[in-house]
Amino acid sequence: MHLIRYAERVTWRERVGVLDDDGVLPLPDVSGFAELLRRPLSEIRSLVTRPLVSEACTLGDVLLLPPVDGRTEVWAAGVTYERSMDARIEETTASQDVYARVYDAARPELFFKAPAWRAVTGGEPIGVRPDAAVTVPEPELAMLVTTHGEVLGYTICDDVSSRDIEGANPLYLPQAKIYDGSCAISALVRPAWEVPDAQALGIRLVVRRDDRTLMDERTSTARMHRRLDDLVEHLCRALTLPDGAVLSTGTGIVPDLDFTLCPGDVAEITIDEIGTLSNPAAPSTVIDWLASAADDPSLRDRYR
Ligand code: DO4
Ligand code: MG
Repeated sequence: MHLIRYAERVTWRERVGVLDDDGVLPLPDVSGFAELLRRPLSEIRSLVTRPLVSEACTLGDVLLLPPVDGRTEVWAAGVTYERSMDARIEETTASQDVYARVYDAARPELFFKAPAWRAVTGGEPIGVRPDAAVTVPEPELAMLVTTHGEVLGYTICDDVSSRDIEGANPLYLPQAKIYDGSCAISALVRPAWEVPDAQALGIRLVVRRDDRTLMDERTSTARMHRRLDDLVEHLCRALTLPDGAVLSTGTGIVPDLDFTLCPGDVAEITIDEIGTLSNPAAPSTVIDWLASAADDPSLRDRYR
């Protein structure tokens, strides 16, 4: 079973529901994920057990939306896998030691990734900055964290990044990480109580160009150098999250330095127990509709 946020196709009313073998079933009295994330986990669990069966519909009747809205913030952790540390040391022309030091430090690297309205979901374009020479998808397990610091569920985040911009100087990190189309989040959220061990999930990244497979790599969250609960604890230490947060947990797959994502490529991320997130790449300059789509979800149909 997955938790989803969606818009009904005829009325474009936004709802939150569950997706299971019976189709799409809305939850009573919840119109957005922000509203859900304000509740304690025990309350959400009991809500999920009594969806409105009388209002069930099929996936074809709805438009799936990113599982973030309102004041929900998207944050991400960095250098949580050895592969990520090695890749940063290789790409940087400025200061290699910051990456080795943060990999072993008690305090993790956490950075702001996106406000809710800037996130795209499956089928929507991810962006390639016009001033970046090396753009990569970063396949990451992401947690939905409630206002109370509890993990509601798991999803997939593509932390799309401009490697050469970050490599030139770590102070350029926000420009390498935050731009139009740089944050894709799967619409499917697997409730935490259905995932017995989130630190043992296989992750696969496939990138296709036309009919060629450019890369096909796998890792596992078992290779993560941090505990998920420790990442959540650090995020919540000095930060109120009025509508909760998505916390992406870092990448364990980084392409070789001669690889760059180009408009038209498709990046597909699969995580065991969660699902698949697939996005075509496009110039970031054409992904200028996200703010309007936050007010009118029907617009999103045009860009899929
Ligand atoms: O240190 C830069 C960010 C690294 C990152 O995004 C990752 O490891 O996933
Ligand atoms: Mg990342």
